[in-house]
Amino acid sequence: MNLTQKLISAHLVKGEMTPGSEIAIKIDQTLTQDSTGTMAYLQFEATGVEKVKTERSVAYIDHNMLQASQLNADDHAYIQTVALSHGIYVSKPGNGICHQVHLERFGKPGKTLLGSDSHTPTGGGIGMLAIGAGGLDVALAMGGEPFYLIMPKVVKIELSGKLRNGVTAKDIILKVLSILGTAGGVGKVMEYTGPGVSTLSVPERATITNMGAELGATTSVFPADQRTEIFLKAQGRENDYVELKADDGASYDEEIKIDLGQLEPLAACPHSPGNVKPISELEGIKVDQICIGSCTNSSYLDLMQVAAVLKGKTINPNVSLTVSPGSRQVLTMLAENGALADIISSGARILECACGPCIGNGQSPKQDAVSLRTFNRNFYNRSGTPSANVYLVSPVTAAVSALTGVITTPLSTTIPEIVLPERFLINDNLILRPENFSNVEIVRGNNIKPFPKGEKLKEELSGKALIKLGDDITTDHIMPSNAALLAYRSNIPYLSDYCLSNCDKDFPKRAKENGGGFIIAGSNYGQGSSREHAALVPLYLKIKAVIAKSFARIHKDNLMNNGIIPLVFDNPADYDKLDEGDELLITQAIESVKNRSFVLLNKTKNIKIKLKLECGDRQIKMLIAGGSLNAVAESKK
Ligand code: MIC
Ligand code: SF4
Repeated sequence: MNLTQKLISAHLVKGEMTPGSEIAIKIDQTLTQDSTGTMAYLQFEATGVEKVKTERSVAYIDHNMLQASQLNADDHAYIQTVALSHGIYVSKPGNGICHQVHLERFGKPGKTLLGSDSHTPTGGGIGMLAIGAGGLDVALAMGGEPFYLIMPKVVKIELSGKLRNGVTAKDIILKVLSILGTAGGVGKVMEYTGPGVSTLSVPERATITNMGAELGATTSVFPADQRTEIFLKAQGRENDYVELKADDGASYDEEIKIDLGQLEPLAACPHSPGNVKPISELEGIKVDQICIGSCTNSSYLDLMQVAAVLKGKTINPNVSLTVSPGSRQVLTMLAENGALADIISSGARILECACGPCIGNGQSPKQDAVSLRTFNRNFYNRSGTPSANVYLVSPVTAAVSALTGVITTPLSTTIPEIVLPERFLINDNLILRPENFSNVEIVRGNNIKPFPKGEKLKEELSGKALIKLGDDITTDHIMPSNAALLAYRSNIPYLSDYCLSNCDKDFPKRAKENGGGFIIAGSNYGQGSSREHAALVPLYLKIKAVIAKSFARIHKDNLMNNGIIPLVFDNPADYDKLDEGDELLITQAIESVKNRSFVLLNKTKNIKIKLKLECGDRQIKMLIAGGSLNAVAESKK
């Protein structure tokens, strides 16, 4: 078996491990963060489970940190109290970004981790089977339900050779993105093997598994080997180490070979992580802003390299440089060893240990700006400045470019090799353990509004095609996130006025005036984030079905979990037969769901279009019941 198959088979509770068929796996650990967490905990409360049934569940507060009004703090208080009262650990604001902290303090090789954030696969850097999902799936997993997924194909990514000076782990994942594109990983797990693996430390591996989310992959995984043991030992967690690797001669569904020695520094150009070009082709482009941080590239290793480049120098006068360390562990260690002073002295602005600009929470650049970011996503308007051009690069490319003020290759700068410390600085005093708290009262601020619930499927679905979208619509299009909107992640009615506003500002009004209807889209609809809001808001707007050429995994599951039918054209060319404003009708919807086959009548054009539903038996029940909470409740009757 390959490693992915081993991890799955050790957790398999239902189904057969044939790629494409539905399986269910036991979940050992969960994580939530605050921007998806309030909804996930409201849903968890609705299940009536008193104490989590996982080995470890952690609630992180790391996204919505601006606190421009009371709203974020209200959400933080709700999360802290609801979590502690249900046996869930809490990582307080300031402790760091969920994926970085989870890797440092909780992740264990061989365990499964389900997180309400699409970058949960970061845990694959230490040999976890770590998967991102919507809040409802995570809520159910906390209650002991298994997680259902489609048995993935496994892609072997064989690494050989060693990275050259100036080329980093970020360039490896950018290379994979350039080969596969942003939908190339759908239905697949990326499993890294080969002699190049042992040349990479855990933080480097975690950069790769983290940004594997941009491939649309189910997850990415590295073996757990001596490098993993060294990392866990340095975190005081050597007992959590187990060796894990694929069997010799294990078979894979696909194979990609990468010679690390041949790689060069790369960048993902606007507005997609898949739009990858060599830095050598971009050199000289004037840069206005540089942001170093995010769960992809804010480890001790990354920031020590940045500090080494910046030491004793001053950034270009036309550049604004921000640095947000991934965790308090990283920040404290940089403070203690003097590297932080090198970064500050160069002119960098130090932000708190949080997602910050990565989710558009502050630091929106100026009009038409070029912004280099070490993050994982450069979707249109994610920075909060619609006209900005965001390039995704490695921390060393970012640091050398901060000095010159133009995109600059790091190949001509000597970057010192950073050795990981034998012992990281361990201070868990911002992690609250539920066993130390009793009789916690759950605090619910005014901003916490109930979430919309799906209704039983009706026989007839009718309404207008409310909008017709192109390919690669991201969850940032469907439910934008920015400093103004993030405070309302617990308030679906408020957010509903911004649904798809990045594509058409009038969409919410139109949906409300028409009492709901249908969304029409091209391929890879819903790529990006796990935010369930991108399904909850359409549910609130009474969207009955999304008809697309294809869907991204997490968003498709979120739609079905909330009773919205994700339909795919039998013949993709039929996309051309639908226009905004067309009156659409589906009759015998329940039968059609059961048969996974639909006939859509376009009443305006008097044409019939065949559609299919690609899902498992469980999801059929779920769609008929009007969502997974209803389905689980029915199954318990
Ligand atoms: C993101 O990177 O887009 C986020 C913000 O972390 C999301 C979660 C969210 O929308 O709250 C994700 O990746 O799942
Ligand atoms: Fe936070 Fe950005 Fe990572 Fe999402 S991708 S978890 S917003 S740092």
